[in-house]
Amino acid sequence: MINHTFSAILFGLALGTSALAADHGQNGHAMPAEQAMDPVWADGTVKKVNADAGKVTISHGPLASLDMPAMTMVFRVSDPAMLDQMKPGNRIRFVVERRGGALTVTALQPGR
Ligand SMILES: [Cu+2]
Repeated sequence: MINHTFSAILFGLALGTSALAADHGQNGHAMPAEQAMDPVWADGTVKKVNADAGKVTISHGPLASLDMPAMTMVFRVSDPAMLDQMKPGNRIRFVVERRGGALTVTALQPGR
């Protein structure tokens, strides 16, 4: 029952994320090359925090900017202090950037 509710929420988020991505696509042409990686906020749920490794496992919705479907995966964080704000089960909004080949959470907000 809990899982079913969660799926419904995730589906709703997926629709919202797609709408955001479409907006970014329309505005992207005018942007300089350095800003091609336009920050896009994604929604997710924290699954596991590994403070020693500076990594967090997040169940995230589709990330259009990275051409990635919804999945559970491990991210690095740009600032270890972010990990203090993440607890398993927390809903979060976050920005992901590719840094040195590693997908890295560069901004964090409480989820809705
Ligand atoms: Cu992913």
